[in-house]
Amino acid sequence: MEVENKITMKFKRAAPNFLTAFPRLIYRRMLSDYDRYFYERPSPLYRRNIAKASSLPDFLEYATALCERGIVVIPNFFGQECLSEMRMEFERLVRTNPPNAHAQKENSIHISTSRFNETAVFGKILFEPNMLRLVQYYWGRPVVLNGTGGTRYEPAQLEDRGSNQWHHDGKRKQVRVFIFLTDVPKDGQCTKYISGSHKKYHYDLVNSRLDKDAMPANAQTMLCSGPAGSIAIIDTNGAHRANRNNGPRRDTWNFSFRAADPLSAKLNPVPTLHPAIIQNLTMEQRLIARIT
Ligand SMILES: O=C(O)CCC(=O)C(=O)O
Repeated sequence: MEVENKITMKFKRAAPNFLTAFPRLIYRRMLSDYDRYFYERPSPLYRRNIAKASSLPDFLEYATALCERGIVVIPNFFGQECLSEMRMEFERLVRTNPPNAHAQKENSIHISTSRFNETAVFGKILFEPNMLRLVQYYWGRPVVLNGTGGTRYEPAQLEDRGSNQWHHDGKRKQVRVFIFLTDVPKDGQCTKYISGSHKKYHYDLVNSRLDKDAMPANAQTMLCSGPAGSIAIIDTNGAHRANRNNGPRRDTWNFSFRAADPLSAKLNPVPTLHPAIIQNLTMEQRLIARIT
């Protein structure tokens, strides 16, 4: 009798959780499906208009490759003058970056989103028209800035963990542009990406670290490599990883974009632009920077 009571008590305690867990699961699934089938669905008309507006040679070739593979590299996207300006600014940001014991241990420096408001140079780069057009074409609708920052990787042979192992970013469809401020050789510290994997992860956003043995054997691994001034654009919902080794120092600046108003995976806090840049923005640029 006592045993029976204990079982009944246990069930009573467990029942409310059980009864609410299922509807919660269904609700979350509905939000994810909304994002998957509506929020993330590109508009062909929007894409056509964006393609018309771009002045980048071979725009459609790059844009189509990005849509199909989730990754594209555009060599020498930025010219020497712009590259020099970005490199000087990057050095200044590195020099003035607060110490970070964890990053130091990995022989790297991370310039966080919170320092974006200090840099008019990278604030201006955000609105580089052809870079934005590629991102907008991929999304197939207007995009907003979701994050930004810089990374310096000094040579370091690290074990596979964190960003340095196969993962997706758990943010659903999100495009990140990496601007190479140094040359990134193929066998250097370049990001690796599994071609086509951006169409795979829709629901389980929490378990974003991926088992390398679960990668399809025939998966094509693409490399984000190229000379300084190149850009690599990836959908961070695809399987990717940093590649730390004894290759040369790698400096990159990145911008991440999503569309406004997702339901299942919220946007990051708004990155704040440098005041000098905010003054002269068009309405479209204000929307991208999420300034209301
Ligand atoms: O820096 C890299 O090469 C990749 C970074 C990355 O995987 C990430 O931030 O999610």
